[in-house]
Amino acid sequence: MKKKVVSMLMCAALGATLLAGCGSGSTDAGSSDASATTDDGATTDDGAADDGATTDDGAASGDVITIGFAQVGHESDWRTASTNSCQTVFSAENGYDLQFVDCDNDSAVQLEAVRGFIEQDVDYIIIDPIVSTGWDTVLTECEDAGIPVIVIDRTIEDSDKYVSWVGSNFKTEGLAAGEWLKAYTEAKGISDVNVLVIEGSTGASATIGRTEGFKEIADANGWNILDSQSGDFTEAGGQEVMESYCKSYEGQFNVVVCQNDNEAFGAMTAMKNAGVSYGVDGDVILISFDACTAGLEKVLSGEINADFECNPLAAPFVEQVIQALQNGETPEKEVYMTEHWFVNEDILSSITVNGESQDLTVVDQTIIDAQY
Ligand code: GYE
Repeated sequence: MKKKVVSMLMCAALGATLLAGCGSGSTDAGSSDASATTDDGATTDDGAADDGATTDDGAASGDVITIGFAQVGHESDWRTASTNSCQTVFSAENGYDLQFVDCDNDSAVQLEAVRGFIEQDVDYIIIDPIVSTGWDTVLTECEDAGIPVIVIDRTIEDSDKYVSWVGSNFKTEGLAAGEWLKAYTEAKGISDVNVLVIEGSTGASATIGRTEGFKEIADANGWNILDSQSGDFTEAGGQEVMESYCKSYEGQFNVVVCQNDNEAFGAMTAMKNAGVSYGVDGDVILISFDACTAGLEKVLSGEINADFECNPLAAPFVEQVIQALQNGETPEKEVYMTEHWFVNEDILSSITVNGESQDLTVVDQTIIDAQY
């Protein structure tokens, strides 16, 4: 009974969002929408989602809501914050039974985890997709089983069979890093820009978006991207790639872009060992993404010049999506997290990204203490 109701609600939700023409990435990162629900007439107009049906549902009667969460892995500080956010919000005290699977960055394991959740007949499935493709078959299986899927963080590009996505605009993050570097090098009178990029995991939408966004600005300004290799979003990966860069490009680079903080920590170790100075007092400008606590500490110390936040605290917004479905409402198809751009030096107050002026925040201890 419950499953049938959820299935009908999901169909109504999908119908409404498809009718609304959602599903393709918009580029207004930063315009977070804290209220994940809209009162879309399509749901209430749908005969299937009649009022009687929703009162049979678990939440309304105080039943535990079962959620399966197929998490990417445990590769970074960001990931730990994301996992903590979900485990805190979807706790037993809050009325949830969270089945958590750490997929250890293995796509096959992630597909298996989702199929396991279908077998367990959970009420909702949350997926943080390791890679952005290869999803349509398993999402069709979720749909056939009547289990709504909520995607968080990274995006799915080859299927629209999920109710909502909550996450960040990675291309905008990459654009912001590029715009900051343009303004910063101009302010410092640096005209020759030679960049080494340490990418995140191959095939992850976070990697694809950050790479594309930064490259767009690099190309527009004639910067030289010497190399761009994956460090798999890990500290060990960042160190390994940077060690090889230090040998291959000795004396040729003055900017290193790491696509997350942990890679930046590894790159710092490699540069230190190779006798390359970096950060605000060094020869190499170091840019990072995520801006978790440990990353911001390195911005405050001046070792990282600028850190572009990616907000991992999606779970409260996911809960709003679930509550909307429980109430027979149509959740928004896309919910963007609010993010900030952090710097060490107080020499630029804002940058223009996508034609919009965005503030730069100079890191201090208060900001670090409030960060995840
Ligand atoms: O930047 C990185 C993590 O998908 C946005 O994954 C996320 C990325 C994040 O491993 O630290």
